[in-house]
Amino acid sequence: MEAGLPAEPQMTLRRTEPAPAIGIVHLGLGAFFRAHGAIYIEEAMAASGGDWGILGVSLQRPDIRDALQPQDGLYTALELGPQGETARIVTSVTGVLVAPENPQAVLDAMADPGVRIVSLTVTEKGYCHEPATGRLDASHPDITHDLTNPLPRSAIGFLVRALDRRRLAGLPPFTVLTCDNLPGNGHLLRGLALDFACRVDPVLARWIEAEVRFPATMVDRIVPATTPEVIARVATLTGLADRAPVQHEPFRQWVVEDSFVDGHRPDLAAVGVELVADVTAHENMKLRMLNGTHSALAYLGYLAGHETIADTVADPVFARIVSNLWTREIIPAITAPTGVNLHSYADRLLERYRNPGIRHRTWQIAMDGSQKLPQRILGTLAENLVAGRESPGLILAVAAWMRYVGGLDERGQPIDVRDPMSARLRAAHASHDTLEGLVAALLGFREIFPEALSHALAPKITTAYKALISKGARRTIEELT
Ligand code: CS2
Repeated sequence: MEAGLPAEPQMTLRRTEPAPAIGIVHLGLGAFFRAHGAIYIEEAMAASGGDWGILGVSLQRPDIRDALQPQDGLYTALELGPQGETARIVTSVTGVLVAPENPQAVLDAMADPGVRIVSLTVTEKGYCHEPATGRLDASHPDITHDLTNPLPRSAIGFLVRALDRRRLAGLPPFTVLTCDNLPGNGHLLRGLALDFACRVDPVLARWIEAEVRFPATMVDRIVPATTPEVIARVATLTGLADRAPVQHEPFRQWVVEDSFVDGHRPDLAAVGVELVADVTAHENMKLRMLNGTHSALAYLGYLAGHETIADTVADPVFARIVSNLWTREIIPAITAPTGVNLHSYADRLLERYRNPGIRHRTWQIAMDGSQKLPQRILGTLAENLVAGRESPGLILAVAAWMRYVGGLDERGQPIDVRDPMSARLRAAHASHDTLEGLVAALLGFREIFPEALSHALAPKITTAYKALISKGARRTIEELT
């Protein structure tokens, strides 16, 4: 505790200025959006005005609403730089609705004429799609529910039902701004919304097709989950009792396709957001270079006993594999966005990973691997295969994921595997006695692995898996690099 600061924070966060009028409804008010989009939007309002207050929606649990409501939506963003930390209060979120408590209130908010953008961070699994193909999973329980029930549960259901309300009321649609780490995220979401709408009412589907904009975006900032230590640290730093602060690295980037309904959007360009005609190159670079190596380090690092990404890359063996992944396997398979040097981008990523202020747990990143592998790792692997380029590091990362989802680490300790497919993945482990059989069974999950890729990779993944079992992750990497 620093001198002069109270031992117990005395003051609650309260708004002293009027809240901005709501122009955005955000689905999935997690830490990432509060540490990224909400800050950009606050700065855009400060720079150029506009009614772009954000009404958050939690699609599952009430905890963020319960924490933010007594604070008038305010919260602290704690920036953790290598040289120290700074705190700021974010004011752009004006309230939070909890969808399962009152889905009607969420639809009402989305149908309000003042709302011009509905943004989303619902994570990969929130799209209720098949990761390998990008198609709507019409058998997903939330989708089957939403197709026959006017009060939805899923993000797709809310978007389509709310757009229908606006159409019937003769209002312009809102822009749908997805901020999740999915390839061609705007295009993907548009396809899912159109598929859902077609099953409800083809006239609605045609209206969405003609009138709604789904700009694709690339979002980037490392935001580890908020921990009790962060809450305590914020109280010490600011003297305020904040129940829902966020922590983040200094770096941030947002690249957005400039395609909004009637051009209505906050002045994002004024605060460093890159507005472009096509975000594909940025998105590929970020998903494959950052998220791809994040996942590789998460599985390999976790198995080797490393708790965070910074701990993992502090080990020279892991720093070497991540550099090799970039230079030999990932960079050759991507096209750089105009003006970007991919090798400098990689150097910057390693610096960000090394930031000792950021304790980003390998376990957190390892979550939901079945939803992440295709766009982070398998796309690069498939392209390398076609180009005749070896991918030993990416293959090892897939093998590490396979071992991880078996639920036991290298010391035989149980792993708390969080994944929508975890039960099926674990069952595959339980029902195979040979490594060949197990690898073949896991490669047979068509939601994740396309058939041709499974076929081509099976022998190499089996060899990598065997090495992980006999030598452990660290030694396997040491021999590989
Ligand atoms: C991470 C991302 O948890 C994960 O899967 O890879 O959240 C990553 O930190 C962000 O995409 C960085 O922008």
